Amino acid sequence: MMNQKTYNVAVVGATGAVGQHIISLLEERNFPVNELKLLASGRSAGKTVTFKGKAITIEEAKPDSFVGVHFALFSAGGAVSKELAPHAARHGAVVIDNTSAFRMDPEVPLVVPEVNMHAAFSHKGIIANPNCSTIQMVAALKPLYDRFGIDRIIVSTYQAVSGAGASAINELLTQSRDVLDGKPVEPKVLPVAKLPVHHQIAFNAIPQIDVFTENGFTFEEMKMVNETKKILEDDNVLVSATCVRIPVVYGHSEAVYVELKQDFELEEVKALLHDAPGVVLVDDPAQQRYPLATEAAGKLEVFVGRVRRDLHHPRGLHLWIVSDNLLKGAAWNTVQIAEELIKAER
Ligand code: 25A
Ligand code: L14
Repeated sequence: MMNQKTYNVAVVGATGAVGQHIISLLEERNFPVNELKLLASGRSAGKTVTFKGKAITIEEAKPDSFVGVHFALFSAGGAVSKELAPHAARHGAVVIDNTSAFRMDPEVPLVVPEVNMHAAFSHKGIIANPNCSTIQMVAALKPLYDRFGIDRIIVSTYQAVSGAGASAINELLTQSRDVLDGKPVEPKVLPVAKLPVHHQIAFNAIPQIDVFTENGFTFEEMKMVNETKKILEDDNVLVSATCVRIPVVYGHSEAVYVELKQDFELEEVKALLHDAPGVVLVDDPAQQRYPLATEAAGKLEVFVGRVRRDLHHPRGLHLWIVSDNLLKGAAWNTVQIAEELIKAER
């Protein structure tokens, strides 16, 4: 029997890069929305956004905004989530949070539906959406993990500016124009808006995403380490990451080196990737076919190519993994979790 139930949905950070994608996905996928509440900071209150042909007024997000809400989808930064997500959960909403606020909380499931949807069902009101770079990597590696086991992962990322929000997209576009026009650039947002020093992103590569931790790795890099272990439910997987911001607007790319636990045949690896849910294998060097950020942008899947054996390590494998950081990396993974929770209710 079809489930006719509809849900009240709140989007917190509705005016941001991720929030806008969430709203579009709810519409495109015909998510069973009864009432949609669009919440942002006081700056945006009063503006309107169109959803299914109807104008919805943005309201300021407050602790009592969540009365009667079934799903509260948060993407307004960690501080907002820390303050408001517990209120949403207290009012009975299921929170799906896109920030790093609760990801490593042992009480909070950290979920990529293709990898560990089972964890979501034991939530206590809050489910965390992993970091974008982690999501696309574990989605692609999961079938290899299940079949061969993984000893270690060494990853370098090439991350789009949209991960740092709407203001970073604007900074790349404005700066690129200024450089081409021979005007001086005044970086204000990247690598990290709240820090005192900023670097040019146009025609550059910045090896810093998020702030540094004491061990010399950045938080973004440590998120990939810790979140991968939590999602795979395996503390023995060794992960090292270097996260780099490049002048691309949409789509994170990753050069991933994995050492599997067991010997493998390359053809079987490719077959597993080809069959993996949410993953598309694009791997035909003869035709110069491999995943590209420009082709992944706007798509829901994770694209994998350049699949090749290491020259030296007998169980070493190299991959190139690309996905739209605002979709599978954020908005789509969030909406997908909500869809899967609803499916399981039936
Ligand atoms: O802390 P984190 O987790 O590291 O997250 C940091 C940032 O990353 C983005 C998001 O930026 C977030 O702020 N982000 C979060 N999760 C992400 C993910 N998984 C992610 N990016 C990728 N993957 P963003 O710019 O995309 O979105 C910010 C949204 O949050 C709303 N917001 C801010 N403070 C809020 C709040 N909502 C509720 N309560 C608060 N206290 C924000 O709404 C936006 O929707 P807004 O109203 O503040 O901004 C709307 C427009 O206003 C302009 N603007 C932004 N900042 C300023 C500003 N204007 C003047 N002064 C400013 N300081 C912008 O043009 C914006 O469009
Ligand atoms: O942890 O700036 O979800 O590209 C996502 C975007 C961290 C920063 C997170 C970026 C943020 C990242």
